[in-house]
Amino acid sequence: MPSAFPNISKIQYEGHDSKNPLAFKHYNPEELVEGKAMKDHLRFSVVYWHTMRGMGSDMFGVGTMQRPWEDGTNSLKMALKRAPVLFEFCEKLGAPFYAFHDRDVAPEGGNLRETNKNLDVVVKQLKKLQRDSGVRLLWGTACLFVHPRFMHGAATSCNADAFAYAAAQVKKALEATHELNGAGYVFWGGREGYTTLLNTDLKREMDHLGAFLHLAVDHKKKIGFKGQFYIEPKPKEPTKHQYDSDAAACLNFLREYGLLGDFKLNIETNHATLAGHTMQHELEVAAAAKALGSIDANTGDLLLGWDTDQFPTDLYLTTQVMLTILKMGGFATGGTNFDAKVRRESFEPIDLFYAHIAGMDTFARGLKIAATIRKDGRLEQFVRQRYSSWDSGIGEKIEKGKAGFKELEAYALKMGDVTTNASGRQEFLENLINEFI
Ligand code: XUL
Ligand code: CO
Repeated sequence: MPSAFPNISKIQYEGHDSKNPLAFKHYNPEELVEGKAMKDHLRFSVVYWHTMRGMGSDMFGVGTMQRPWEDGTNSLKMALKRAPVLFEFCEKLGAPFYAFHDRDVAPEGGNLRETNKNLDVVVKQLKKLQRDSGVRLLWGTACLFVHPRFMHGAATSCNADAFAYAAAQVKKALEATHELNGAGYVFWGGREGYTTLLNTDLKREMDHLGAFLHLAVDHKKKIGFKGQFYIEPKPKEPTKHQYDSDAAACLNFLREYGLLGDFKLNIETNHATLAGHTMQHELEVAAAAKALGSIDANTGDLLLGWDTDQFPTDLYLTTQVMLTILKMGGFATGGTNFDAKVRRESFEPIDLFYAHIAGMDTFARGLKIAATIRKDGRLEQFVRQRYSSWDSGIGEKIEKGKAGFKELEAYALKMGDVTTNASGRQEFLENLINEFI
C-alpha cells in the first residue's frame, strides 16, 4: 500500500521555540499535567466523516479537495483503500482515537443485507488496522440523515417503516462498534426534529425517540457492549428544531424517559453556539448532572449562523473547556474529538495536518493554562468566598433543609434588609484569566 502522505513523517513535539509547522509547540503527549500525561487528559480523536470523506462542497459549489488516494467512487474497493489512509494519518499525527458513522467507512449496497455485508468487510479490515497501529475507536454512530428514506427523521419519522429501518441500522452499527471495542457510541439526532409544527405530532415523535433509545439500551445489554452511550445536543440544522436541542433539553428528555442512567452527553462547541450558549455553559450544565461524557472539538464563526465546524484555535475557548473538564475530574470514556473540517480553500492533504496540529496545540495550551489557573488558586478561592454565606449561619441551615419559610421570615424581619452583598468583580476576574493566557 503506497503512503498517502509520503512527505510527512511522524509529528514530533519540538517545543515553544520551534519554527517547524509540522511539529507540536505545546502538545507533548507524555508531559505530566496535574500528575497525568497530556495524551490521557486530551484523548484526541480524528473523525472519519470530515477528514476522510469531506470533499469541500458547500451549498454553492462542488468539492475542492485534492485527495490523490480517492478514485472518485463510493465503492467497497475504495472504502478498503481509504481506511489505511485514516490510520496512516492518525499514526503520523499521534492521535490515539478515531470516530465514524457506519456510512463513512462502508458504502450502502443494493439493499440492507448487502449494506450490512459491506460494513462487515470493512469492520474486519478496521479491526486489523486498529491492532497494527494501536489507534482505537472513540465512538461509532449511524448515519440516519443522508438517505432520502430518512427525510422525515429516523426514530421520530411519521413513517413507522423508517423507524424500523433505523432500528436495524443502529443494531448493526452498535454491533460493529462492539466488534471494534469502541469506547462509546453516539446518538446525534440528524433529522430528529421538525421543519413545521403544522404537520408534526410532537408528543408522539418524542415518545418514539424515547422508545428507540430504550431499544438501543436493550440491545447494548444483550450483546454485552460496555461502551458509553452519548447524546449529542444540537438545536437546529438540518431541521428547524431538533429535539436534542441543548444540554438541558437532553437531560430533561433523558430524565423524562427514564434513560439518564444509560447516557452521557457529547458536547460540541458549534452546536452550543447555535443554541445561543457558550461551550462552557453546555459543559457546566452537563457536568452538574454528572453527565459530561465527551466533546466534539470545533468552533463556529462569529458572523456565520451555521455549523461551520472549524478547527478550534482560540485559547480562551480551550482554556474554558479544560477548566471545566479538569474540574469534573477529566474524561473517562470520552475524549477530544475533532468534529472539524478544513476550509474548502485549504484543499491540500497537508492542510489536514496543519489543522489537526493547530487544534491539538490549542487544546494542549488550554490544558496547561487551566492547570496553572487551578494551581494559582485565586479564581477558585474567589468563587468559594463568593458563596461563603452558605457555609455557616442561615445559609448552612437552608442548605441542610433546616429552615422553612416561617423561620426565614423571622430571620428577615430581624435582619431588616440585605446589607452584606459583595461585588461580583467580573472585570477583575477577566483580567485575572488574561494573566495566564
Ligand atoms: C453534526 C454532527 C455529527 C455528529 C455525529 O452536526 O456533529 O457529525 O457528531 O453524527
Ligand atoms: Co459532532
